[in-house]
Amino acid sequence: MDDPAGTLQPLRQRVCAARHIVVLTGAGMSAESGIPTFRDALTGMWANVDPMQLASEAGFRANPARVWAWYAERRHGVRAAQPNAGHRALGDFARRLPGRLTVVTQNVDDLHQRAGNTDAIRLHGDILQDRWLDSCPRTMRGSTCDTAFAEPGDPPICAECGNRVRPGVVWFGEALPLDALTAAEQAADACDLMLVVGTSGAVWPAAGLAARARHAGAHVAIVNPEPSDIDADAHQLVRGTAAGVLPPLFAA
Ligand code: BV8
Repeated sequence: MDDPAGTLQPLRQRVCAARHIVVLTGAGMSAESGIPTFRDALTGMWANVDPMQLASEAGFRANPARVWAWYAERRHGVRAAQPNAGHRALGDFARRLPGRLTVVTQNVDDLHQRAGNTDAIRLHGDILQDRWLDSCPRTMRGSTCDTAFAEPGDPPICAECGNRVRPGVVWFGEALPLDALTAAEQAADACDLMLVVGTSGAVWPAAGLAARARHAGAHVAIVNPEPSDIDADAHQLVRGTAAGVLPPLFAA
């Protein structure tokens, strides 16, 4: 989408004039990199499985191998994916104008970071990282019990205590990392422009950041080919895709 009708021009002018821009992203940001979203009817990962069974501690404890296999498949897809033109537009902007843009992402892939937004705030963790499911006696004794030393398995386990390795993501029912959530809220309070890109706005507390930014006085625009649960929080709805809309908005 190279905006022949100039419909993006007013928003482009806001991008150029803004002191501090927050871009809040969801799975749609990575869709054009080939990473499936969660809720899209055709491609959504959760179209035919219950996310609570796969993305929750209870689901993992009930069937560790099943959940571990689901994450292994998703990790493979993330490693094979490349940042798309939308990721690159944001990364290039951050390099040109340091400090002007804060990316806050719900995504657990590393495409923003690989595109140059190395300080992107990760609300829901990192699918390429592991951590222990429970605290391991060795860790409590102060010795390092790095998951890298776990015995191979589906999932890997601690040879000494049987503790399982789990993906370093935030599951449903788990608190978001306080430092990430606090940084995201402070960015929403301080920005004068928030773009919400590629999220259905279904998952909280991330979904509340758009209303928070609006309440703090920011202009809020949503970039999404479809309606979302938080459209009412926006001043402006741009019906387009991340890779189609972000390059003309953030071009040099
Ligand atoms: C918590 C990591 C409390 C795992 C994920 C109110 C307040 C607080 C909590 C709640 C609340 N109400 C309910 C809750 C509980 C729950 C929740 O929100 N439930 C929902 C389902 C109702 N929230 C939680 O459990 C959170 N924790 O609140 O803890 C607490 C406090 C203290 C102590 C203990 C506990 C934790 C939520 C995090 C869950 N983890 N991910 C993993 O990935 O495996 S969520 C996961 O789903 C993603 O990270 C993402 O956040 C979400 C999916 O949403 P989207 O990214 O929006 O993706 P989706 O597919 O839905 O939509 C894609 C969009 O893209 C669509 O709109 C589509 O049109 C668009 N699109 C498609 N293509 C493109 C595009 N857009 C642009 N361009 C394109 N090309």
